[in-house]
Amino acid sequence: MKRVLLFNPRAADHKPRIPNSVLQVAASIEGKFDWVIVDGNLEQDPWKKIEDYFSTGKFDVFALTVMPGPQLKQAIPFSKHVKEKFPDIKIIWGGYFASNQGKVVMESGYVDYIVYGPGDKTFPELLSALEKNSPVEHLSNLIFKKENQIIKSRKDELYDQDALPRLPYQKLNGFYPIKKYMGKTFLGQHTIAYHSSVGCPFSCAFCGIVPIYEARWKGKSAETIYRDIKFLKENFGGDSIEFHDNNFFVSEKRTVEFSKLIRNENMIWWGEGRIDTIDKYSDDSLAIMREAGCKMIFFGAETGNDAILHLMDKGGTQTGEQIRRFAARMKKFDIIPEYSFVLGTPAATEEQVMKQIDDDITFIRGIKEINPNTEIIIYVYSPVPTEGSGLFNSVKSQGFSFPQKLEDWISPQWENFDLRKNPLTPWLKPYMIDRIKNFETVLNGYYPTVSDIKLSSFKKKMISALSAMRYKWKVYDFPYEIKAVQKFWLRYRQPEWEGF
Ligand code: B12
Ligand code: SF4
Repeated sequence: MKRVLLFNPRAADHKPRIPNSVLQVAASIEGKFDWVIVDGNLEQDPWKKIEDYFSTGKFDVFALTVMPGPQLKQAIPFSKHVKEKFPDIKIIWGGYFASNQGKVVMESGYVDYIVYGPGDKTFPELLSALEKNSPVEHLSNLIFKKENQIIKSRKDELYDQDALPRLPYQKLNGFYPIKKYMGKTFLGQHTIAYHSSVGCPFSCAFCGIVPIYEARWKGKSAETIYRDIKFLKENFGGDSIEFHDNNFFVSEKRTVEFSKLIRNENMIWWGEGRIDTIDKYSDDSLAIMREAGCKMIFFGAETGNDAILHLMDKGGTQTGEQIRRFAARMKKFDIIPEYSFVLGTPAATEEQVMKQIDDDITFIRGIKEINPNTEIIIYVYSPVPTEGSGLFNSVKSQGFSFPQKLEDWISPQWENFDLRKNPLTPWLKPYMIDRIKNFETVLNGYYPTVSDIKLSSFKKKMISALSAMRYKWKVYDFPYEIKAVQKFWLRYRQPEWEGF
């Protein structure tokens, strides 16, 4: 085996984060196979870099991580060019898009293998098989072609996370200085992106995690997380942490143990959790988390409507009443709840769709009254590209369909999920999307987000004053003056564009 080129296609225009997906894949082959990393987030012209590497003739694998959205804009054309120009190079895709859309990826004809789900065991095994030219049928977590048939092999149990090799941070630092990945956020000057668990024990109908992990979750121990964070703090100056887990707070015991270990390190941290899980935490646990630096937690509140919550099949026990109560509880412990809502869910009639949007707006206003510090993120309902999820069949029957060809995923229609110009969800009319977007503008104007580090407190006060009358009198239409200030003066940060 020659060398492996690991590629992280561009996902972020600014604030590049430690590329944990390719780094963990690199860890799985470290010491066994030689590898290099090209990070699309930090390269002006990543194709040139890739072409230069491949032109040396010293490589025989191109391995990419691919999540839905902008990463496809490099993953698709680059894979195609590599196949055309360097036909001997094997192309391997992994990550959430590749795992959930295996059929369309394999039918493209230019991807040789997909490692679906965790790649820690399959990737090195696949490379060994390719090296020896031996069969791959017996490998788990693999999608491949045999006699023109697409075969999906069996799924492994989740691996013991503490037994996985440590991430090769020092080696990454040789390709790209790690400091570049630890930019300033509202949490601190040098924020670490860390991933401490895989999967999620729940099975929400709309979620892309579910078909892969099937309601399983496994985490690193508190000691392992602490060891890694301390390493990044001492060697690269990290002072704060974004936990990138789908659900960091599954185990109260682990959260408390980690809090006890980290509390003297002066680190501020953030993670994603569930309201009904953390609502079961004791007051003592919440107090120690805050003391240990837990400043904000992201929650999928989704809606205040219990019937829709039920339809979303979120599992657990979340209700509208609980969402409200919990906002008050978080206030008591000075932890900012970051609630995300999904507006514009399908309903039987146009009137019902609109009524639900207005009900959710009223609900969100109520949350802000209970705890004004609550951060609100609003998404327009857009089906998550997950074949096989519970909601997939329901939206399909409403006339929605996913692209049938891999290239179509980067067509202008799909590129930005541009619902306003090109409604992909037939039940959502442009005036409904206007209502959602205009309310969001007025809300964000009246309550500027704490996570925008570019916004001075003077500017926050100015924009809040500008939006006050509209918010008070619920006049949301045509909020051009707020938009103008946000766009040209404050360059307002829209949290949903870059995921966090
Ligand atoms: C960090 C992150 C981002 C970063 C980008 C990171 C980067 N690469 O530069 C940012 C914030 C930009 C981002 C954006 C988006 N993201 Co994102 N993101 C994540 C997050 C939180 C962590 C990814 C990560 O580092 N995981 C850690 C690694 C170790 O795990 P892993 O990726 O699963 O990798 C393992 C396996 O998948 C596999 N594997 C992965 N890649 C490869 C490659 C090869 C070759 C092999 C062999 C194996 C392999 O092996 C790895 C080790 O076991 C995940 C959620 C999550 N917890 O994973 C969401 C997630 C991947 N994102 C998601 C989405 C939808 C998006 C967006 C498209 C939409 C949005 N609003 O969030 C946007 C796109 C917008 C944009 N501008 O790009 C979804 C995908 C869901 C789906 N249906 O497929 C996820 C799962 C979040 C979620 N819960 O919904 N994201
Ligand atoms: S709780 Fe979050 S990560 Fe878990 S299945 Fe539901 S949406 Fe997905």
